[in-house]
Amino acid sequence: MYPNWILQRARLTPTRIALKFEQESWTFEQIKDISVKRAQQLIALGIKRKERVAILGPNHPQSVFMMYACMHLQCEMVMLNRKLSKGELQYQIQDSEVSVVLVDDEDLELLPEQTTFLLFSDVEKIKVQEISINEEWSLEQTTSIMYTSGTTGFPKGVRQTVGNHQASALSSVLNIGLSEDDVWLCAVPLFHISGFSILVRSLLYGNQVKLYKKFDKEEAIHDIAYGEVTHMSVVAFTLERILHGLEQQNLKASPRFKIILAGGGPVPVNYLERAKRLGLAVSQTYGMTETSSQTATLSYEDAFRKIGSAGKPLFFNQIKIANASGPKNEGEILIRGPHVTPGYIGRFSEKSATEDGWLHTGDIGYLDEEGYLFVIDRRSDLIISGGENIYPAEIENVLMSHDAIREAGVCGMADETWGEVPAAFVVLKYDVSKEQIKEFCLTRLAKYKVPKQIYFVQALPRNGSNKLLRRKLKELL
Ligand code: S0N
Ligand code: AMP
Ligand code: MG
Ligand code: MG
Ligand code: MG
Repeated sequence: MYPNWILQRARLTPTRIALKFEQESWTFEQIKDISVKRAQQLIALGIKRKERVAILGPNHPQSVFMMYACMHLQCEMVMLNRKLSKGELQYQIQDSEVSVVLVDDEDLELLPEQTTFLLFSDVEKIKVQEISINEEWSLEQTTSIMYTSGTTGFPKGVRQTVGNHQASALSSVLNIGLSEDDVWLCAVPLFHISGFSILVRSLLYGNQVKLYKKFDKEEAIHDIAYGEVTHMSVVAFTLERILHGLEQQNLKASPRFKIILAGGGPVPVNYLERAKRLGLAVSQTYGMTETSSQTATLSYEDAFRKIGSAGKPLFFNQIKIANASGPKNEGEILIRGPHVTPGYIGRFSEKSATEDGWLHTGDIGYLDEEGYLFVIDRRSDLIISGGENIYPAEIENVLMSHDAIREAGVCGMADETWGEVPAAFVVLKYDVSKEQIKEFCLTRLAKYKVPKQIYFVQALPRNGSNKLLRRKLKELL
């Protein structure tokens, strides 16, 4: 058995600052008290221990307290992405069969109609029901469930267990190191593992988290340049904003600042070179929802020497390249380790996440002669826009449900700002404008999934067995 992280941390370092948000801060003791109270309020409202519940809220301390309350009750938390459309949220709520969605008042309007919900404010008001909080957790219990889109267009709910999160946090610290005055800036969503893993690390290490409601370029530059924070997790889009700001304002990172972890998708080498000129240590990392964040990360000492690499597998992890061929021996990246998910929930619960213990990522990469990972292509047809994943099939399914559309094919299109954005090719049955098609998509898809370009074509490229050739679509761009 392993300790309840929140109780254990409050016992070990009660007076240390755990969380900072705007002008307010909370110690580990205070966070424990608030989250225990919320847990007792959830019980008073009928939530059962170990029940599966969903959470929808902004990056705000109230969301953190609600997550920790659920963790005290050993509930399985389905983390809902606030950027999704009502239809997409509906799918996840149904697929996960959650009893209730715990929703911040501010996000109520995002919920699909007829959803059973509890408002954060209702939980905060109710009289507590005194119950004892479980001191012990097991490695196998599911802490969080995050949906990640799949090739079929149906997102899969990924289980992330106590064991997965612990292994991930421990591997990370064995690579990055730790000082008691570390402050990790969290400006990535808590509903993604990029963000939630920052909270888990804080509970295990006892370091402070500075939470932003939303990524704010000026604030981030200030915090990095003036030593308010020591670590930050970014995607390529936010990294570029920070580099641009530092360059414009002729600022450098404070000597106190240690490292930026950059991942969630390809990180352009040009950004890494600009960071080097600024003396800003940026470590590229290769991680995913199925691995509760990092699998490989470039270490601090190699940050400048191995630009472009995502580093070596972290202490507990293994990487192997399947069917390697070509000059660099590139092939599919396979991952093994205690951070790998035991599997999915809902319609994919029968599908195993691993084969012979290895997670088949679908990503293409190679290990160089020193064992450093280079990721060169991502899993089949996956589009990553500003760190958000989009599978063409999700968009194609929506397009094809439009009366006027006979066939649709979607592929990624390079974009200065977002890395890649979706573009659609459609064969029409009758006339409809591109604007009408976009409007139609907007009611059904998250905004970042709505095709930025729509092309009307006579036919789509297909192979002999009528399968859509998305690679050929790219050539048409
Ligand atoms: C990049 C972000 C911050 C942009 O959002 P922002 O600036 O808040 O935009 P909004 O004000 O919401 O909207 C303004 C307009 O921009 C459009 N828009 C917003 N986001 C996107 C997007 N991603 N793509 C395309 N368009 C976007 C809005 O629609 C709006 O449009 P208009 O003006 O027309 O209305 C935000 O997108 C963001 O936070 N992205 C990052 C998400 C993320 O964290 N992804 C990582 C997921 N992967 C993982 O978690 C695994 C890897 C991992 O764990 C990791 C990753 C990074 C670093 C470390 C790790 C680790 O291993 O620890
Ligand atoms: P997700 O499960 O949404 O977090 O997405 C994970 C996917 O992002 C991986 O399977 C890769 O395709 C991609 N990815 C993550 N990190 C990197 C990286 N450093 N370089 C290239 N692609 C990455
Ligand atoms: Mg979807
Ligand atoms: Mg609020
Ligand atoms: Mg994803």
